[in-house]
Parts: sequence; structure tokens; C-alpha cells
Amino acid sequence: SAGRVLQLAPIGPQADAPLAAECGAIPLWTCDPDWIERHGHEVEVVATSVRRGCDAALVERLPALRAICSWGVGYETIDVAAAAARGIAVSNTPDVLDDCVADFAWGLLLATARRIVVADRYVREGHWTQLGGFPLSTRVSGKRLGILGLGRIGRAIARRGSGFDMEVRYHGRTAKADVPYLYEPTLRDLARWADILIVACQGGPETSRLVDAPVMEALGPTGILVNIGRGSVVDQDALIRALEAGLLGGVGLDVLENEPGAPEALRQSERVVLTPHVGSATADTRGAMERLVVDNVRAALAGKPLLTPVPA
Ligand code: 8YV
Repeated sequence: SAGRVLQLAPIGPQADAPLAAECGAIPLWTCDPDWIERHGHEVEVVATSVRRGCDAALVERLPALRAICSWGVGYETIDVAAAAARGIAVSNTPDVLDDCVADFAWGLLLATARRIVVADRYVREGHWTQLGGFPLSTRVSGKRLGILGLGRIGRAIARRGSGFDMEVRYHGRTAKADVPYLYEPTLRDLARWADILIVACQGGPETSRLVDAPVMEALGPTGILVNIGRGSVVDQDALIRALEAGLLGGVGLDVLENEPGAPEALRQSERVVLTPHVGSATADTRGAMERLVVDNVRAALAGKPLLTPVPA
């Protein structure tokens, strides 16, 4: 029946087309502003993305809602508590992006430590021929790798670390029983031990600004920080101050506070590598994420449990 599936925003071609054609999804962005007022009571499934989210106010206006199927592994923009209170199931798109995000973390790490972006500019701008050799950079293999957030992406990063002969330790809410890596009970201790700190935890209030000035100080003047999680996890003002004071060796950021865009101080720093939130952005992985949203919506419509529910 019309209106059973409401899609809040475009997700991507491999989601949008089948959602409309097979699931009869209503694309909200093409509807009259009063669509929810008139048809909200018919909506049983919402398809959305972490970019668009789904807040408590909207959940309240959809009395027949049974499931929220969201694109993206992060779901900090979905009010899961409001959904759970009404027995509404919520799914995200985990697993399928782990490898691409971990690959990208590695790319950012190598680009930052080995100064690949600056070196590329050095050649392009003719400095190689005019000035000769390029300044020395920092070794990656064999160094100590600290990971904040040993979830699925964190584990994929850790496995790559083993390939670079690195010792790996981690911090998170809880120690994991099934990994060979040492748990550091505090982030500050992890940063003090590590040469490199990679942020791979989720966003939201629980992880807000966990990487603060003392953590940066513990990582130290030759330390390297990489963030492929959420910009909210790093205190960005403290980061800018640490860089300006020479208290950090280098920083690679795929995620920032207040996306899109980056503050002038970060854009000007040669110690910083910046990318526009593209960790998962390969054609392969984005397609898989889109198809997983559709598969979750199909399961919801069939009255089955969602394939990839968010953790309780
Ligand atoms: C998206 C992500 O690239 O899955 C997530 O949670 O952060 C990424 O896959 C991002 O949401 C794009 O804005």
C-alpha cells in the first residue's frame, strides 16, 4: 500500500531505484511539505541515512512505524532510544565497509607520516629540480599502534597493523576477550604508549572530545593522530593549538567537526592531511551499503527481523 515505506532523503542509485520500484517508497524530498501531516499514520518503514538521520520528533509523527533502515555504519543521528521505547527496530550498514575504511586509515597514516601529499606538491611545484632532496619523514613499520574503538573497523585496522610488524594496543568502553591485542584501561595511557593513534570509534555524546589536550600531549611531539571515525571525537580547537605549539608530529583527518569544510588553521598546516569524509567512498562499498539498506527494508516489509540491527 502507498506510503508504507517513506524515504527521507536520497541514499544512492542502488538504494533509491529499488526502494521506489520494488518497495513503493515515497521520496519525501519530492513531496508537499504537509505530506507527513496527511500520510504519516500510514508509514511503517523509514529508509534514511546517517546524514539525514531520524529524530524523536519525526518518530512521534509516525504512529505505525515498525522499522528505521539507515545507510551508514554510524547512527548517531537516529534517535535509537525513542525508537526502542516504541519497539521500532533500527538497522545500519555495518561489515560491508570495514575493509575500505581500514584501507583508507592506512592511506591517511602513510600519507601523514611519510608526507606523501607535501612530497607530491614538492615535485609538481618544481622544488625537486630547484632545491633538491626532500626533508626526512617518519617510519611507520614496526611502530606502536594504538586504536581507539576496537569494533569491526578497528579490528580491520589492527590486522593491517600486524602486516606492518606493529605492536597493537587499544582502548574502548570494554576489554575484548577474543583479540590478541592488549587493552589499555585509559585513552591517556594508550596515547602515552603509542607512536600512532587511530580513532575508529563511533560518534555521539558518549565519545565527544575523548581525544583532548592531555591525550594529544601524551601522544607527544613525534606522535601521529589519524581519525576515520567522527570529527566529534577529537577536540578540534585543542588539536589546532597542539599543532601550532609543535606538540604533535602529524595528523590525518577524514572526518571533522562541522562538516563539510575544515578550519583555516588545519588547511594551512603542512603536518596535516585532510580528506572529505571518504573512508567508505569506493564504488564497490557504497554499492554494498546501498543494497544492504534495501535488503533491510525488504526484511521489514516481510515481517522478518532486520538483517543488521544496531547493537542494543
Ligand atoms: C559515510 C559513514 O561516508 O557509514 C558511516 O557512518 O560515516 C560513511 O560511510 C558518511 O556518513 C558520509 O557522510
